[in-house]
Amino acid sequence: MRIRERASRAIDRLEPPPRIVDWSLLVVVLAEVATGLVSFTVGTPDGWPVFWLHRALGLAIIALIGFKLARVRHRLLNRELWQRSTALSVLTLVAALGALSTGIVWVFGLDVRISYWTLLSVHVGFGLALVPLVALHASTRFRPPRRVDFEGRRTAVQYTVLLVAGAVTYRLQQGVNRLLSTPGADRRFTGSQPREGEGNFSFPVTSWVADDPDPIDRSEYRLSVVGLVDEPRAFTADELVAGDETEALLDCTSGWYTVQEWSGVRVGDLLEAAGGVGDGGDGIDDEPAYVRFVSVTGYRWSLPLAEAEDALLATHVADDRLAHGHGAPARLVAPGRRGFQWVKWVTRVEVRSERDPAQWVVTLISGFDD
Ligand SMILES: Nc1nc2c(c(=O)[nH]1)N[C@H]1C(S)=C(S)[C@@H](COP(=O)(O)O)O[C@H]1N2
Ligand SMILES: [Mo]
Repeated sequence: MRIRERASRAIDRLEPPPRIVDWSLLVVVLAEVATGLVSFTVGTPDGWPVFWLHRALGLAIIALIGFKLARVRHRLLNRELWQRSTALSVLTLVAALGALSTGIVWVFGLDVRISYWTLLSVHVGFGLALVPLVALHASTRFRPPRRVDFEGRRTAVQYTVLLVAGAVTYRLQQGVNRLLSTPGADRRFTGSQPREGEGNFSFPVTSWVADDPDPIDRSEYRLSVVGLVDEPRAFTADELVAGDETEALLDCTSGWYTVQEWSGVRVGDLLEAAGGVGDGGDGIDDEPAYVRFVSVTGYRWSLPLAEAEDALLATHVADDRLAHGHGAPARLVAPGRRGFQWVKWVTRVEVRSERDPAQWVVTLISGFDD
């Protein structure tokens, strides 16, 4: 048998039933969005499976789209078969190919900037656009899956093969990166690329979405340390003496990371200077459990108490005063957390008993009100 025939037979054997292909595309795209979003919260290497799942599923999508296109090709290419929903289908395909191609190019380490956006941010944009597109697309062509489609071990095997093939392909790609020393070889397990050098000008000034306050006047700056501490008080910029130093890695979800020497005040010491954690003096039995860091813009994040105590409120990077863009006079340095949690321009540190679920929304909308 000729190689081509064999290959096409093998592919036929791998192809799940059409309806299953359609439904899996929906499910896998949603799983990609979910793993992509979850990956944004992972900053320590033990979270690697989220990234691997995202990559393997992404590669499986290529196969699924291939099966699907082979089936519907004639409907796309023949004008007479176009329907109202065809435009939506094409748009969905474009977004999917956009997400896939930007993801693939990123893995090779190319960093083409599209104005302010890194390629990884564009990838995220395509991914998010896919949610409504895929949902609408599925609803215009809704056909419930049939029982018979799920029967047989064959489909399960097909999916296992697709997923494993995806993971193996990614693994091989890593080898290619190393062999050709592409810039992609230096990426962290999160996919982020290094920014080398020390100090204020060696790494980008980045906002999560739209935060962009005016520079803070040092002489007017006050940091209030409040909440469940025994002697709530405010500190001036000069009182935040840079004493503690720590080397920490800042990994931004837009796809870069940097290792810097940060110095400032250990948050635990700051809380001590405000009388130490307590009941806040109101006599109500609130258990101190979280520390919330609030920016002058309202942007905020909170960390569990023990983690917060070991974090740093940095005033300096590589022995220079922080530049405004990096959060002067003081910014949070939270090792092991992703960049968006490293609140800049901190004006309030607040010990609380509760988590702050609203922080998710606030980080997204902060900066849009001015
Ligand atoms: N107040 C505030 N702090 C913020 C942000 C923001 O938008 N507002 N962006 C975060 C994000 S997404 C990152 S990656 C880091 C970037 O820090 P840098 O600008 O010093 O590189 O700051 C974080 N701190
Ligand atoms: Mo970021």
